[in-house]
Amino acid sequence: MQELLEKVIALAEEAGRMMTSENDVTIDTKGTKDNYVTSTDIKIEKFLREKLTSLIPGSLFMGEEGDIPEITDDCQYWIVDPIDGTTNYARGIPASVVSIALAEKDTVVLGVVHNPYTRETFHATIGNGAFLNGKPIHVSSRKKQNALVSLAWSTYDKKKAPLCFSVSQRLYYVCEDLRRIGTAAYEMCLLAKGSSDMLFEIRLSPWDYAAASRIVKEAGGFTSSSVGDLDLKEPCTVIVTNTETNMDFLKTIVVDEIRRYPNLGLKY
Ligand code: LIP
Repeated sequence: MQELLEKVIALAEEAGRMMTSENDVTIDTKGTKDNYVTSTDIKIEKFLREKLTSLIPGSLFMGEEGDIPEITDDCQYWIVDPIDGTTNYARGIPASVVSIALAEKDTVVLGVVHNPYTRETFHATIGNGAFLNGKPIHVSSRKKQNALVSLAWSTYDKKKAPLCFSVSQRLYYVCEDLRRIGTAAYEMCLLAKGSSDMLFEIRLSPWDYAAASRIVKEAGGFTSSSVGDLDLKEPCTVIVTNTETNMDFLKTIVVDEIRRYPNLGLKY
């Protein structure tokens, strides 16, 4: 696994160089008007699909910009976001990362998140701890009163925004402050290194959180959806915290707000 990890880190950093060196970037939208995809997303995903599947012959590839493969219990599969923080990238805001996870059944066994702007590479393999640029990292022990919370307000489906604002307001009057950076993978890694303490998003896709979820868990943190573990095959609500006490606190608020908006049909 160490040899494979080193190769994946090298590929993530090469993809990061592709991200920051592109000059002639075209920008399109997919689904809703605010959901961007750039020519660089496509280029990096094609590069990573080819390189990663050749590292493990027969492995499947699940990327944000491509078709979703049929995942079976006996296969290994890559879960990749070529650019997490695409809106930031499209607008020239230097806050985007490359996110690469390797999964077996319902478990992420390897996660790498690389930020080319800060030259930070986060990595973790199951049972072996979490690292930033090769140095061990660990979540904070801050209580909710001192917590910095990363969150978002359902950019691509604003019917869910009132629920997200309700959660935000309840957190704002208890915690230290809120942050919205626009890249869940990086914000989860900031939590893993102890910079922030909680994260909530009402709907993210597996490529947004798969790699960072392993990094958070190996750093001593906790991850959950609104109904259980994070789903590696379907989008879900994402709740991430530094401590179990804060997970109980945040999940209680999220589930309570989901109950208050039954018309959204969200699971809990
Ligand atoms: C983004 C997430 C971010 C979320 C955005 C978007 P993308 O992923 O990382 O946290 O709030 O709406 O989904 O689309 O840039 O890969």
